[in-house]
Amino acid sequence: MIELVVFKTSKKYSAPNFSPFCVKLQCAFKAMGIPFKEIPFAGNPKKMPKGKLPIIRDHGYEFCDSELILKYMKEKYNKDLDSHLSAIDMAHCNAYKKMVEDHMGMGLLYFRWQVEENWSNVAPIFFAQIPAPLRKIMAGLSRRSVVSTLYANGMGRHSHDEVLDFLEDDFKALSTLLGDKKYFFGDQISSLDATVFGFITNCLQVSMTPELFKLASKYQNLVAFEKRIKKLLFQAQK
Ligand SMILES: N[C@@H](CCC(=O)N[C@@H](CS)C(=O)NCC(=O)O)C(=O)O
Repeated sequence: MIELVVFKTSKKYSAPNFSPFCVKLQCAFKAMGIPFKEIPFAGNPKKMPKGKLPIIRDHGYEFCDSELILKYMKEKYNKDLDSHLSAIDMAHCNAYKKMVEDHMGMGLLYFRWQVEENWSNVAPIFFAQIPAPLRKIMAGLSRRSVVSTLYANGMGRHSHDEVLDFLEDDFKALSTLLGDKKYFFGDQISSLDATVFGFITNCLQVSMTPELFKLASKYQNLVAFEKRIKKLLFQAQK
């Protein structure tokens, strides 16, 4: 059976995983009806082939990156979450996924890792598995590395309110695209739905990033969308 390696996340956390990319694949695999065994990983993701999670293991091989894994599922198993999309829908699907992963992803990192008031809530959740004597050192080193990535990307150079404004534009765009539809392209889940679900469910964690909870909560159709997918695919799990 395919193994999906994801960050070990406490069951007390109300999103399926604190990594949006791990949630994206959990959601995509469930929606495609692919049997898989979830492997919670509590070590250093740098040990993974590309230094990140999620990865999958299949027939003795490891595959990295949520998008490459979805492509692999299509090529190897003929499982494709986007087979119902028209060419124009596919164009939107790809463009919005980049917005969510590359832009909103940086915003989420900013509010989790760079904003001082949030960091004290985030660190105990992310580093819960590290033994106490090492926890503070590991958390500090990881934080320094993420903050320098944010600076290099450019997002880290903006003020709290500027980043929040950027994210507001992204939320507005998603909310407009979703409208009153069940999923982004109608009644069937696509890879964009899995991607957005991974981010929204994490933004809705009031204990980690209260400003993102407040922002996401303004978009009631996105909140309802998050609840809908959680109920459909994750209810029995948590
Ligand atoms: N492009 C990758 C991104 C995955 C990613 O950024 N994973 C983060 C967690 S959300 C990670 O493993 N970070 C650990 C690190 O960078 O050290 C994908 O789509 O899977």
